[in-house]
Amino acid sequence: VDKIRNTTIAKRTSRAVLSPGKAASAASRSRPRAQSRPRSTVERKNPRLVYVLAFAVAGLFLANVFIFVSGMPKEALSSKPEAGPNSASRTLLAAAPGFASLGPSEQDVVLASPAAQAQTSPGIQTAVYSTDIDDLSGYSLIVNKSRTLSPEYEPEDLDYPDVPFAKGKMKARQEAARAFERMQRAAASQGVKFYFYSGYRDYAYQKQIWENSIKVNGREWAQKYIAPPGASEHQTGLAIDVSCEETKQQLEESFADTPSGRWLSAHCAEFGFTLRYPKGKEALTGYNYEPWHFRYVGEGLARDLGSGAKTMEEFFSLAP
Ligand code: DAL
Ligand code: ZN
Repeated sequence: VDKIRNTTIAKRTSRAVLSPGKAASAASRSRPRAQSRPRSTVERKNPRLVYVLAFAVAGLFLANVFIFVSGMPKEALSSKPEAGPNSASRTLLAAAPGFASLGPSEQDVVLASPAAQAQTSPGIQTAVYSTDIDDLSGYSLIVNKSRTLSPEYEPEDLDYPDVPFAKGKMKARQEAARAFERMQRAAASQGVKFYFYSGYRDYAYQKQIWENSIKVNGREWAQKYIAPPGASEHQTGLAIDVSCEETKQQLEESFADTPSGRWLSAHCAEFGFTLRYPKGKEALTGYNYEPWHFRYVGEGLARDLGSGAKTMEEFFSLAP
C-alpha cells in the first residue's frame, strides 16, 4: 500500500516538475499576442531586462523543485513497475483473516486456484489457505468415514457464537463462530433469519446420537444421516447445522427451499462456509444430502469449492 501511495506521490511530483516547462512554452506561444498589448515602462526602456528577470525567476523555481525532489525518500522516486498481483497478495495476506493462525510452511500455502484468480482484478486480494487435510488445527481438515478422529480429540479454541440458537447454546471453533456471526448478521440485515442448531459435539455425544439413531430409525437410516463416533465433522468444531422457522426448527431436506436455505447456499462461501453434503455426491461424502450442514473451511477454499459444487473429497482427490 505504501508503494502504491508513493507512486501516486511520484506521479504528482512529476506533474509538478513538468508544469513550469509547460508554462514557459505557453508563454513563448503567447509572445506574438503579447506584443499587441500596451508595453510597460520597463519593457519600453529595457526589453532585455524583462528576459533576464524571467529566466532568473524560472531558474529559482526549478532549483527549488530539484531540492524538494531530491529530499524525498528513494522509493517515492522509483519508476519501477508496481509489484504484481501475486506479491501484492502476499503482502496483504498476512492480515487476511485466518492466515496468521494457520502458520503453515511456505509450500503448504497456495493462492486460490488460477480460475478464481482470473476472476479477481489485479491487485485485489485472493485468499490463501493451507492444503493440509490432516492438520487438526487448520481449516482444510477432512474428517469422514475413512478419516476419523480419536475419541480424545477436542479443539482448543472452542467458543460460543453470539447468535440465536435453535435449542441450547453450542460451541464452534473461534474462527468459525466469528464467521457464523458475520453471516447471520448479514442475512438478518436482508430480512433472512436462521438459527444455530448444532455445532461442536465431542466423541461421547456423537456416540450417543449414533446409538440412539440406530435404535429409533434403524442402522440403514443412521448410516446415511449420522456419522459414527469419530467420523463426524461436528467433532472438529468446524461444522454447523442451521435451522429455521419454516421447517419448525427441524433438520430436513425442505430447508433447501426456504429463504434461509436459499440465502445460505448462495452466500455461505463469502463467509468461508461450504455446503458439505451436497445432493448427488452421497457416494463421495458418505452421507445423504444435508442442506443444513455447513462446514467452515475459510474463504479461499470455500470459494474454490463453489459453496458445495465440489466436495472436499473431490477437490483434494480423495478416493471415496
Ligand atoms: N450428520 C452428520 C453426517 C454428522 O452426524 O456428523
Ligand atoms: Zn451436521
